[in-house]
Amino acid sequence: MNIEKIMLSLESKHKGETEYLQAVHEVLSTIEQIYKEHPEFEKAKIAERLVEPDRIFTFKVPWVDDRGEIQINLGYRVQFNNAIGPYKGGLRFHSSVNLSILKFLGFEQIFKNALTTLPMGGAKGGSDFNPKGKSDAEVMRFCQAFMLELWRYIGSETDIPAGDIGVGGREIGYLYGMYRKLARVNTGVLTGKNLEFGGSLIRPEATGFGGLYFVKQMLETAGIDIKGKTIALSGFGNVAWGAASKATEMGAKVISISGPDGYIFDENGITGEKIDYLLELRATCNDIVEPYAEKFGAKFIPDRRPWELKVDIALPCATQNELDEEDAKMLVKNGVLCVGEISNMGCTPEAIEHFIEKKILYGPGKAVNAGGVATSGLEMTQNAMHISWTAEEVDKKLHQIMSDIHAQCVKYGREQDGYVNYMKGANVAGFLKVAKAMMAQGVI
Ligand code: 2IT
Repeated sequence: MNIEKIMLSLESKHKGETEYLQAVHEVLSTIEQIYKEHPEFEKAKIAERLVEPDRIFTFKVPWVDDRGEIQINLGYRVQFNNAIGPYKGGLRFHSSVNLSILKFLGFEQIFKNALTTLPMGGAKGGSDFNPKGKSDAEVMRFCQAFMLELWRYIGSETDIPAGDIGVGGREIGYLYGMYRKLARVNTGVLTGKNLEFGGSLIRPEATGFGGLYFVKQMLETAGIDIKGKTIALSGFGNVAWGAASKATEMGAKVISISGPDGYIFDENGITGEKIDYLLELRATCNDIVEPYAEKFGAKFIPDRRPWELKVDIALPCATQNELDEEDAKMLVKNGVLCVGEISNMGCTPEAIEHFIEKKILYGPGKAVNAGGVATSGLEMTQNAMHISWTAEEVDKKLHQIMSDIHAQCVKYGREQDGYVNYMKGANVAGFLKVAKAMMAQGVI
């Protein structure tokens, strides 16, 4: 495989799509060896075929705000690859959303979904709609207008969207209501639904729970107990909430959360009602964490990120490239033991390189945060069977899936000196499954 040639060709076709190119480069540079071992991949141009999405839908989303003014946003769905199962992946509503971001997320989703052991292909979608400061009625009208276009491209056996940044239970409810009305079916086309209409127990917590199950296993392979360890978390949404709950339950101490306005340092630990308060913060739609400091007497550090704290474990839970080389160096200098990306592509390539060079336990998002989409897969199964599993049943399955992902990473990522390169392990394991499926199905 000639990575340089593939990258040059991609760069010329998709100029300036930096996140997308970054995600592709990371995967290609870690599968070189396995590619050499399978000459049939080269002949079938698996890499060249895999890096381009199957198709992209772009549409206009006009809607009317509370003042009666017309707003126009852009909507997208990127159907990346469905070799192993129907397209599956979240919707992101955020002002930063563009095709580069959705293509990177869709590409990551292919391998993440393959790792879950469930039959799901990769997709992503969303809009540059900014939920910050919007009323409930505005969010509803936007979601309805968005679905008015999206519904033709999705289906419970073809493409199953879910939430991501800016899309939680409320948004999924409005989107689902409109889909149901337009398609006249009620077969669970979205995941992350409320329990009353086909949602799964544990889905809201799943990304954070799964992330902690994975991190605990990473630490265990190195003979380290998570109990008593300090954790820096970024973000304050659904994912950070689930991660903080499970980390606390495991006996670790979470000392930070963060938002676009800065970070909170709570040296007493973010526990109990303080964790639940994160949900309240999100519901205000103001996208700030400062009120936490006032409410609980913690420190608020404006315009900075929590990676400058001295902690044992760092868990990015916010967004892509939120932890850079400088942050990585600071964490390593302060003795960090483990970094687990619960956000998608939370670390920059330079930061990852530094962690791996220093033999720090580093878990990539497509493995660490796969518990979210895995539980979406379990929601799809329950919908298809017309049953609901108990929280214990779902949690047990989630735990098993995270263990299986961890085992795959170790199998393909263990180096001669015993260090596990989880990035390589996750990429190789995910890639192999998809590549073999593509090989078996011919050139399509
Ligand atoms: O990044 C992700 O895996 C998600 N936002 C969840 C996707 C899903 O289909 O549940």
